[in-house]
Amino acid sequence: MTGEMPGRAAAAAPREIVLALGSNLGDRLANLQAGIDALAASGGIAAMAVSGVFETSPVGGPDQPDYLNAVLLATSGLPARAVLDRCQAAERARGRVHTLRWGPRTLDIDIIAYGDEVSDDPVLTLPHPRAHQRAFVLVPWHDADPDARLPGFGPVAGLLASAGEDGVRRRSDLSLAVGRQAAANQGG
Ligand code: A4P
Ligand code: MG
Repeated sequence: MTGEMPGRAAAAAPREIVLALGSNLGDRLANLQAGIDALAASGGIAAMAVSGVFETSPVGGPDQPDYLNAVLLATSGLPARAVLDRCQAAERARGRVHTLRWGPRTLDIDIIAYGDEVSDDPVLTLPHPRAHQRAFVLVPWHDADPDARLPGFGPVAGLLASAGEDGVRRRSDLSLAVGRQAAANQGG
């Protein structure tokens, strides 16, 4: 007889997730790489590709240093809230201190999209409510996946054309890695 075994939940099909990483305090490149490594090591999140590294002028908040931003493409069968928990654990491991909104931080990891899921829950809003208008998210995302689409908004390329690329500059001298050979990068 076939059929589901009683009492065992079917494993969720892995979904494509898009994570935005930002840092503007301390060793910014090392913070971003540590975030990628921590997510991969946490189990249940498979890092697939990472964008180039972009130096970006701060948007909103107080006077603060420039950011390094990047986007990580991954797959996960975990519930979205479990992915958020892991993002926040990775931020804490990098000494993130929550002060004021949009203030400087060693590491910020936001969930930009989680499959096609849409939610207005303030604890986890999907897609990220400001991603569609932010060049510091759209430029690296488009770099990692030129065909990307933001659920509910359409192609990232079109959003990027509207948002413009002001304040975002590629750092060709810096790179991030997915996988174990991550360690060799150049400070930043
Ligand atoms: N939260 C809700 N939805 C999400 C989501 N999709 N992903 C909640 C992650 N978190 C989400 O976040 C505050 C709360 O948002 C969390 O408790 C979570 O439950 P936070 O990381 O503690 O604080 P935050 O990042 O300052 O808040 P916020 O409003 O998410 O900030 P933004 O809008 O992401 O802006 N300029 C440049 N150049 N580069 C940057 O990376 N980042 C920001 C942060 C501002 N300016 C920037 C950059
Ligand atoms: Mg955040």
